[in-house]
Formats: sequence, structure tokens, C-alpha cells
Amino acid sequence: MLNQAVTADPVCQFAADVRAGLTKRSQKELPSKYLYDDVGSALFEVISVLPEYGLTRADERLLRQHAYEIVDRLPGEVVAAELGSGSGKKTRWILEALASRQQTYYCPIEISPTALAMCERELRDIDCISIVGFEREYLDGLREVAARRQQGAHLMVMFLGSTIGNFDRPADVKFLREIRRTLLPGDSLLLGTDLEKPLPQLLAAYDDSLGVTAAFNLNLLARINRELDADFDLAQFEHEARFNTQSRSIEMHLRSKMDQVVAIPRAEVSVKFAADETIWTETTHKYSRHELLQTAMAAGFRCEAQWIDAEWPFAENLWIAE
Ligand code: AVJ
Repeated sequence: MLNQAVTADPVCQFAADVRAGLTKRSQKELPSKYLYDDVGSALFEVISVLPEYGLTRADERLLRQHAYEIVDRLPGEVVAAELGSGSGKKTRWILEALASRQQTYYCPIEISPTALAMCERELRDIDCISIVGFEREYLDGLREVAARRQQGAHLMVMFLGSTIGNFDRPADVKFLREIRRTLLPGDSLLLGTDLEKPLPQLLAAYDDSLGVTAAFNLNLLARINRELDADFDLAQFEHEARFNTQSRSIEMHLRSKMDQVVAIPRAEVSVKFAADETIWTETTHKYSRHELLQTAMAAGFRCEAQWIDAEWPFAENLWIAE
């Protein structure tokens, strides 16, 4: 019991993860989910409107243009769940299409109470949609939604914005299998995935000219300063985006500009950085269309349909649980 209470404290968990990630012998790393505190989430909203970063707009365009087609492929009564509610803006199109058929429950699952509240505010005006938010980790929340479903209702899980790309391979397949395990045959997954594209375009998307992505990345160090009383000098680290050709992923790193030692009192650790050493902060995988078909099968789904944006290679995948 005591143990549970300790790990359930978010600051303790953050401290433990920071300590584990920064005391690694080889590549230092930090979990990308910590990029999204209030400042990081606000910076990501700015990223999503930058000219270099077409991902969010492509996602939104596809959902707007094809919402009715997508919903038409779903069986009768649907309960909609979403992993990570985001701002709720692009989900609106799907919810409006669902609402045009019948009264529908929408269950956003989100660990950030701020994000959850924002999404509820954004979407509460849609008639015939009842919002029931779950402040939970993705799979915990999903299991809860699945346990409460009425007989005859089909679950439709949305995982948009290519957040799946943040999982390492093959952790993405493992996670998709976990989702599948919470579902029944005939339930569905609407999965947004960013696709491979020319390298210069990819690099620019993760290293924009205004420096917003750099600020988004550096905010992780600022957050460690704020929450764990650390003394990172942000001027002594720089943002780097690189493409890993083997994993076909963009990696974000923070590069130490010099030899330095940083104290992180609330994680009870001091960390030594060599000049040019990096902290790996995020992976964002770029899928091929072929790979997505294989991934669907490997996770226990069949691909019902796929919609691809003409301007920015991005796919909306509708998978049905087998
Ligand atoms: C929100 C995970 C889709 O991977 O492109 C944007 C996050 N990181 N710029 C992505 C992100 C740097 C983004 N996702």
C-alpha cells in the first residue's frame, strides 16, 4: 500500500524517471511524455500551426473530409473512446458525424486534468454527444470504458495525431495488441499515422526556423528545474533533430555544449555531461503504407480502410478487431 502511494505521487514518479534516465551508462534519455506539462502542451499547440509542421493539419483535414465515410463503416451503436484527448478540435468532425446517427457517448482518456477539461469545454456544445472523461493512463482508461459498455454497443477507439509513432519498434505493436485485448471482435481503432517523406521536409518539421520545437524540447530541462529544483543552464544545451535511418524515426536530443555537472536535488542525483553528449528525449516513427498493413495484422486487426492526405503524407487507418 505504501509503495503504491509513493509511486502514485506524480512528482516522485517524475523524479524516479529522471534519475533512471540520466544515470544510464550509455545513451542518457528522458521519457517523451514529460515534454507535455502546461508549457510544453502550449508549445506543441504552436508547433501544430507552424508552416514546417504539416502533421496536425493533415490529420485534421483527413478527419474533416472523411468523417461521414469513416463513421459509415462502423456498425450500429458506437461508444467512442479517445486515447489522449488533445485539444479536442479534430475529434469534433468524427463526433458530429456520430451524433448525426444517434446519441453517442464520447470518453476521452487523458492523464492531464488540464487537457481533459479543455477538451470537454471544446466539445460540449455538440448535441447528442455525452462526454465522460477518464483521468487515467491510456490502457487503464480503456479497460474501464470497455467494462462499462452497454451490451450491443461497439467500441470505437481513436488514437490520432501519430502519437503511436512515439513508441519504439516493436513496442508500438505490443501497445496495439494491448488495445486489441480490451476490444471485442467488430470493435474498431481509428489510428492516425505520419508517413515517410523526404528527409529535408522531415528535419525542418522537427527543427523549425522560429525555434519553437527547440523551446519545446528545452522545456523538459526547464521543467526539471521547476519541479525538481535542478540547476540546468538552458543556454548550455541545444536542440537537435536527427533521422535514424535504421528505425526510420526522427529522434530529438538535447546536446550538452560543454563538460558540465548538473544537480537535481529532488531526484537526489548529480549528473555529469561530457561536451557533445546528448539526452534522447523523443522518437517519432514515420510509417510506410505497407508496414501499416502488417502492423494491423500483427496486432489482431484487419484494415478496413485507409485515407491519405494529398499535401502532407499522413494516413488515417480504420482497423476492425478480428
Ligand atoms: C504529438 C507525438 C505527434 O511526434 O510529431 C512535435 C510531437 N515533437 N514536434 C510528433 C512533436 C516535436 C508529435 N506528436
